[in-house]
Amino acid sequence: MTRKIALITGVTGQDGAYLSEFLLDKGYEVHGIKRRTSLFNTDRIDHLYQDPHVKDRRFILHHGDLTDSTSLVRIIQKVQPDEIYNLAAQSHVAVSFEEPEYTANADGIGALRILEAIRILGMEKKTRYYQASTSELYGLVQEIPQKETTPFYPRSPYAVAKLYAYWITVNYREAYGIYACNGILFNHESPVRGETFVTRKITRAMARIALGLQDCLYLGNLSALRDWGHARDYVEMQWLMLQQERPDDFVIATGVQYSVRQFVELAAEELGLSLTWEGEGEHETGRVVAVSNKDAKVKTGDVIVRVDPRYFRPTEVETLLGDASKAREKLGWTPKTSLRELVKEMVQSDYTAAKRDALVKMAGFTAYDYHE
Ligand code: NDP
Ligand code: GDR
Repeated sequence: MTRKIALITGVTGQDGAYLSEFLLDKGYEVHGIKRRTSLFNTDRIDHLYQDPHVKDRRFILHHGDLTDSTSLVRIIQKVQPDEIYNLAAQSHVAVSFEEPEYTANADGIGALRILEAIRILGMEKKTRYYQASTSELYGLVQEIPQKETTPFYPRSPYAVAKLYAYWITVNYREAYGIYACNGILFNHESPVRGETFVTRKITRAMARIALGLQDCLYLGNLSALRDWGHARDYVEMQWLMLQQERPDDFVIATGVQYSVRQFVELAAEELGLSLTWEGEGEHETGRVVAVSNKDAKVKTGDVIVRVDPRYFRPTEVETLLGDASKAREKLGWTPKTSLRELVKEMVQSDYTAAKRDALVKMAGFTAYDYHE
């Protein structure tokens, strides 16, 4: 039997790493597109790396960029993928206000470039396409909870770019018969989540604060509500969407919502620190009321969380809560990981990393620290 070939854009990202692992386990030959960077950017997939001299390799990386059609056409022609997972994006909502044009180019037109490459190469009947769509499309929510039929109201340059990608995917499906799907995924996290997204920023900072490597965690809107799941569970759904008889669009979510403040509390609890909040909005602080972690350098009374308005967004998405009934019925989706389990896994991983940094610091080397 010939093995299936998948091409993943954004292979060096959180989802790219989990999806690569998942598809390799399924017996796929996996090709990934990574962009050129001045330092290595393959940390998340180094454990999957195969030396180019290995015979019969199943994990192969190519240099390319979503803003460069020539590279996309060349790679797709060479790889002849059965499935393309378009995960690459400038994926940070706050950064999209600072780099709106680039975000539109990579996240919006990038999707068009891949779909056009499929068409130019005459691969409409061969190659199935997955578009990484997002709950950010709902933005200023029109209905609670949000499902596939809920109207979109994007609230950032990122979400507007993703809106274009969503509709161009639908259009190429209807116009040219390409098997193309949108996964409207709600927030999903993991120990390899980018350090500037709020969950990882919290687990990383809390671990470092507990060990005395950092004093305080600065956050923006603590009241924002999100439906957080585990990336490992969500990539399986990306694959399943491409295995159906007909292409379709699906919401993937847990159906449970927490605030940023609650996420902080769960992370603190996991580290044996108990927190109370004082003040309101921009003046809010989180103070430690009890410490039960024997390693912790934090003392009762320490203020370890403060609100910094620099992290507020010009337009915010206040509340997201998904209704994944369609995926449950048609794909057999059930979320496997609770938020408490997710927080535990992330905190444990960051605590291990922080302990290593603390050792390095004790040995006289400078430990780095940043708060983005
Ligand atoms: P990450 O930010 O972790 O990964 C994004 C990937 O895209 C990285 O590999 C990055 O490369 C790559 N990339 C960025 N710009 C370009 C470009 N111009 N050309 C080629 N590659 C590029 O995102 P996630 O893994 O969390 O998310 C995957 C996708 O799913 C994204 O499209 C995101 O918008 C979307 N999404 C994510 C959700 C989530 O909660 N995680 C929810 C819904 C949708 P590098 O490593 O070099 O930076
Ligand atoms: P989001 O994720 O914008 O939902 O996009 P992020 O973790 O950045 O923000 C979630 C919420 O937390 C609030 N917040 C902060 N956010 C960050 N990053 N840093 C802070 O200090 C901070 N303080 C409070 C935010 O205002 C927001 O309300 C993610 C990305 O993965 C997208 O690519 C994806 O499409 C969506 O999830 C679904």
